[in-house]
Amino acid sequence: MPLKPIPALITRQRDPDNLESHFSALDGVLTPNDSFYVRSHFEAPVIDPGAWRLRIEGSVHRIVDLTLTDLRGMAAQTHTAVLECAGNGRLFLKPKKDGVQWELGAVGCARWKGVPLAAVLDRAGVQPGVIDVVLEGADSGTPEKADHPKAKITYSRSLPLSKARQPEVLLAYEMNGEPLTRAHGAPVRAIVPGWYAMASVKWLRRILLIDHRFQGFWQTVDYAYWSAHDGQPPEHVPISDIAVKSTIAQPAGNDRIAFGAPVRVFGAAWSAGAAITTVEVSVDDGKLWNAAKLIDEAHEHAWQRWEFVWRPDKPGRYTLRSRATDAAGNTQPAEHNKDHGGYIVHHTLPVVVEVE
Ligand SMILES: Nc1nc2c(c(=O)[nH]1)N[C@H]1C(S)=C(S)[C@@H](COP(=O)(O)O)O[C@H]1N2
Ligand SMILES: [Mo]
Repeated sequence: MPLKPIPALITRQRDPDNLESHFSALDGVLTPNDSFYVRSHFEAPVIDPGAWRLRIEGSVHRIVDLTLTDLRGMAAQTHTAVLECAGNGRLFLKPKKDGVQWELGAVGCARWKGVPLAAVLDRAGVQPGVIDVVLEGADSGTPEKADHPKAKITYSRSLPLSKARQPEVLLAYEMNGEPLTRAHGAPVRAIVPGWYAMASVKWLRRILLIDHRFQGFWQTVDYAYWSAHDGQPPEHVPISDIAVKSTIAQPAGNDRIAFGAPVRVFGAAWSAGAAITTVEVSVDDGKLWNAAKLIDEAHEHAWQRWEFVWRPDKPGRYTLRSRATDAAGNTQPAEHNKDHGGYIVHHTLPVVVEVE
């Protein structure tokens, strides 16, 4: 049963549904649920919340099966966090890279309520020697990539035990104060703030603790890249931390702007947990940079909105770019890192406008 069309979103693919937010609609810090991007590899399962069970097994002291009522009865936490698809911005890559051609809007920021994964791990009791915590979704199928297992596979991704224990990692059942919708992983999904969103497994049904690094499809064939080490053989590593990024929401690409009045350049900036310290805007394709003003203070894993008032001195065609720097000293590069293939597109992206 496909999802009903969601008019607020740009359809990149139907069945499975891959729907992009209009980044130009950025307004408040929180992205409304009905305009939050959707990225699914297989058809979204329909799960009866009453019949839903989450099993925690593997290297545990006791196997635990939780109902939704059990989970809702545990101490809840709420975190605001950005979810960004690791392929967000792929449309800008030249030459073109395979995969969904996301432009700016495979990203959003929401308030997630749920139970810390650490609390659920404690219920089961983690045995010594556990390395990875595998999060498994209820959706399954045959991946699109050429090299895939013969049988149908589920969507599964792992976290190292130390990351799984971070207090901000949630098993979430609410998004912006409402129960999760089917598209976003109902009844329960993982939220892994600071990591690209492929780690935030939707439609959770099983958590498996293992004593080795998980080598599943979604972190080896897909969502991984060859790291470049000085003097060492390259290693194929799973994508994890979000790279510092800022994006211009207003004006939008191809906008026509009346000459004379000041132009508000407005957008958002985010990074893997570190606060954004500066955002700069260039109106000459990256030659000169002007300081933008941060609107929001740094807060958990939320993004920070920013603005810059631009007074064009003459009509013409302008290429705008924004560049963020975080408290850890990371700055957006001018070019895409080719080692990252079609992922981690965080260089300063162009927005071309006409002032007339
Ligand atoms: N079970 C499951 N979880 C999943 C996926 C999926 O296909 N199946 N897609 C992942 C990817 S690649 C992204 S970007 C986010 C998207 O979350 P959203 O659809 O709520 O925006 O979910 C992640 N969790
Ligand atoms: Mo993604």
